[in-house]
Amino acid sequence: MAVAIKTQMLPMIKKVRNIPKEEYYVPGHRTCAGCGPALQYRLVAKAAGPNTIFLGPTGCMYVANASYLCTPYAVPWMHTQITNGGAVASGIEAAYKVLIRKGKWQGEFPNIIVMAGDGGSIDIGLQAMSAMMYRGHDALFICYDNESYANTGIQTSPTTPYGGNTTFTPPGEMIPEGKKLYPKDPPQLVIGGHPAVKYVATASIAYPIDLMNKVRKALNVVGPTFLHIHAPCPKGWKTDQDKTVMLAKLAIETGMFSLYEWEEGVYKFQHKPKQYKPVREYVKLQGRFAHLTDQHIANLQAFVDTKVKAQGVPIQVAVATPADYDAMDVGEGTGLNQ
Ligand SMILES: Cc1ncc(C[n+]2csc(CCOP(=O)(O)OP(=O)(O)O)c2C)c(N)n1
Ligand code: SF4
Ligand SMILES: [Mg+2]
Repeated sequence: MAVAIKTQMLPMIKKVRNIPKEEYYVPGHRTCAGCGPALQYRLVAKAAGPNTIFLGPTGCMYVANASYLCTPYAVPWMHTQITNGGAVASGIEAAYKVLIRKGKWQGEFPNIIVMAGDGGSIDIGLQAMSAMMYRGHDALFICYDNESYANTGIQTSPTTPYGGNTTFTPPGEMIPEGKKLYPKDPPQLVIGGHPAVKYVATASIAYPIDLMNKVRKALNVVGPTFLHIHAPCPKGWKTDQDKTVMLAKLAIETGMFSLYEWEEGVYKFQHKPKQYKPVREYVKLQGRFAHLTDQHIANLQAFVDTKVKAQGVPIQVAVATPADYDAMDVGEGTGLNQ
């Protein structure tokens, strides 16, 4: 028997004064001052409202938020393994459907939101996330992207930009740029391989109304949806804590991050600059890029130029292979310095 599972339609927010005053991500956490992921959590929770269940794969938004008997979540929240946010969301969604079918749950179907880091979504959490998307569960998967495995000491992740200095990609004599690889493209990974997905979008803490409306749009869709939210991390990026929102905006102004929606095959772009600023302006403010030479910055600029010309299209860039590392004599076949 088919189950009618959606009973709510969250309205779009037109102006700042229409933003709900209620908070569902409240004070009492231990994230760093100026933490971008904490700010995006607050905005997502505001947009989603009280009828929400958050699932938190291991990462800063679990570990730094939750200590014994104290969390900032004013709605139901559950920790999941870093690998299995998508699987737990699938199980909760399926359980609600069963309860509704059996007449044991008369309330509204909840917003089920996985709040996963870049590691917990498109790297170590990829399998479960992809399976949730593929099977068509009615849940929203958010990748909050601070561009590293931050919680365990700022290790490189697949979204760390080219040239990023992390604890696993320290610049040195052999590999002066730090990280050699160009990043994975989270929304394109989801769009490209999951026929059940109808809505995918990118968002940024620099544009809170756009972010909250994308959360609401995603939650109004029946079926799996995905948001990629850019969220600077002062600790990992080695930036001043009061520059978080400014940096998020500069990422869009330079083309390092782009805002778009993909709805059943149709792209719409938001806050697309008429003229992009040079990536150097973004890079020079961040300690993680302090070692980059002019050539490295030119490489990054060339990558961004290609990307912004073909937004919404996975791009081809030359990436280093294990053979290249062998040629550099950093250890045969090590695959080091990813
Ligand atoms: C299977 C497994 N491997 C490694 C870890 C250690 N670990 C805990 S949090 C974390 C970092 C997660 O990075 P991300 O998902 O990007 O979230 P962030 O910490 O950046 O917010 C890692 C590697 C773990 N908990 N489980
Ligand atoms: S390390 Fe980064 S993501 Fe983690 S709490 Fe600090 S600022 Fe936030
Ligand atoms: Mg991360």
